[in-house]
Amino acid sequence: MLYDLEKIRADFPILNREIRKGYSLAYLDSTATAQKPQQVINAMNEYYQFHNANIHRGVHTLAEEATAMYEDARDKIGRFIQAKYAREIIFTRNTTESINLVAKSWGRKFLKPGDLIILTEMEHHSNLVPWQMLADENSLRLEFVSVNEDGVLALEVYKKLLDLNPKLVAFSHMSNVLGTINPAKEMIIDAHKVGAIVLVDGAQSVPHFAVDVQDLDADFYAFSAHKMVGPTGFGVLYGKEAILDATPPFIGGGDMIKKVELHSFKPNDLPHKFEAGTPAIAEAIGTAAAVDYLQAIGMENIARHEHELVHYAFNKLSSVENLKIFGKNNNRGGVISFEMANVHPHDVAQILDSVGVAVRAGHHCAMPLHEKFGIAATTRASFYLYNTTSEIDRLVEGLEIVNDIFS
Ligand code: C6P
Repeated sequence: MLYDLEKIRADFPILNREIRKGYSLAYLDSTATAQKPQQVINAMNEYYQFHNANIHRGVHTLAEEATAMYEDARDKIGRFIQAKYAREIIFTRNTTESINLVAKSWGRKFLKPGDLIILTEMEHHSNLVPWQMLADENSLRLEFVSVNEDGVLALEVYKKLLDLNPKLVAFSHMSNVLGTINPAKEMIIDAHKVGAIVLVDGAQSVPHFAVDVQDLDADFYAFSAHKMVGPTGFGVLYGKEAILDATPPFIGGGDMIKKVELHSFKPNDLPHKFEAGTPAIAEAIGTAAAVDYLQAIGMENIARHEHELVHYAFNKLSSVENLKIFGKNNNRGGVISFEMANVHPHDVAQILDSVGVAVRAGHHCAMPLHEKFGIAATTRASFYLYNTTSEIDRLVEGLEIVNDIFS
């Protein structure tokens, strides 16, 4: 046992819910959003109860306390992903906003008509649509690294696309549908050889394994707090200092300026240049508590636990009739998407819900990937630090019920 699973589970009040009469909750949807431990909930409550004030503005005690807590959160989150400087950590609302910030601010300034962006077929809509919007606006070209039958990127295609001298490469570190962990470090080395800037979508990686942005040498790295046992409405954009310095502000307003005149403004220094308006202060503090929580368990232990769960789930699911898994590669995180022959994924999810098992059904915001596999939707089970093998047994029992109903 890597850690005391029962003790961990006791930290998450929601896991004790009887979700359906006679059925406790088996939460297998952490890829959508993770559950929150009491420690995170307490940190946010405590902030509101004892320290609530606006930041970077007041000189009174509460304002100073709130500012210190907010900036301590930045330090902690920066260290968590091994950023060189805290000022390279920009607080946003989520991964989606982080990527949009890069597209709208960096992209508008540095990408010129005819420039090429390389993406992959396994991207979440958050790492597709902002680039499509920018491509429409600035007449850019988009090319895509294909995904093979095993759910792995075709790296030979990637290398060929790099020969076309892209200005930007953007890809997810881990797929939210296939669970595939992409070889980010190698991909970044190759992209840098042709002078491209690289953005990594870390929505599914940062919560699940140790990420070192300096070792990866990523230029931009985006992630969301809510998938790493932290609050919703809070995300991070990491960017290398020199690149962020050269990037114009995203949203205009208070706090992002040094000086304002009637016809002009001078932007603030990093990171405040990108944080206009009153930010999500309690959420920053909650995210710092989430980082403390994950680090106390150890990211290596969490990754190994999920690896064991996914291995167990693969074995168990192989005995379920009429079930096909998408993406059967080994270098993967705790996500399994599958289809049941002739049963709509929403029916599968509803039957599972009737026995307390929460999974997601649909296209998981990755329509092009589903289209590639010739399907409209899948059912997805995903695992996190608090999941158990007996919850996977319950998933399998639920799927047997699906088979009984539809056979
Ligand atoms: N995927 C899922 O159920 P936001 O919504 O901004 O926090 O994260 C967007 C996002 C970006 N990239 C990847 C790889 C993701 O998985 C997600 C979110 C959730 O798969 C909600 S759609």
